[in-house]
Amino acid sequence: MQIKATPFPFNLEPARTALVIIDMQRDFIEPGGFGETLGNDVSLLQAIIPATQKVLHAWRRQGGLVIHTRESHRPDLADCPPAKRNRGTPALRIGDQGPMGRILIAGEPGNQIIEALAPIEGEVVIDKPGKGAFYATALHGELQRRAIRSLVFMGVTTEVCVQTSMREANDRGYDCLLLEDCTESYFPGFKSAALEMIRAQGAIVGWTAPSAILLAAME
Ligand code: C5J
Repeated sequence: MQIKATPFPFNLEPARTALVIIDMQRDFIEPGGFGETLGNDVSLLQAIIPATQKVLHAWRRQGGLVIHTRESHRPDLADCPPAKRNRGTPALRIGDQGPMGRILIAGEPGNQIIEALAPIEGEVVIDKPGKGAFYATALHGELQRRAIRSLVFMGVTTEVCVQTSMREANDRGYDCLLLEDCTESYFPGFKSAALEMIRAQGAIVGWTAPSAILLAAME
């Protein structure tokens, strides 16, 4: 199927395409997690939940592959370099005890994907120690094993983990489409700049489109 995207139509072959949902975890979306400890207003990110859920449900109905990622570290922090842990002046650092458990640590309540988008059986969950979903993870192998060629992205935050993951995917040969109303940033200006950067120069990183266009094409 052809999706009316920017800067030009995106060819989507459902059997060769995965839906990739980046870091829709409590640590970024709910109060008391990593996002808030950095001084951000997490309610901005909550606004994309309904649109994101609608696409996820439609994708599931069509039997498409769904990948969820979580920014997540080992409890001993062996995969969290000091350069990451010591960056900035957050109220709580990665690994510190917060109201939803240890910040960004695998298995803690705050590290789980929010209830509305919780993974179901058969979906792939990738724990990633970096901003990009391909760095130090099995994601590329999981996609190659299933002959996936294209990725549809949703999730947070647009200019950090989503854009980084799209750039990594693009370099590995995947065509990437980002759903504009299913991604968000704590900084609205950064979101719009990231969308522009991604689709500039003839889709140098990928394409963007509103989710309604994809949903209409899937009907
Ligand atoms: C950040 C992310 N912003 N998931 N992580 O640190 O974008």
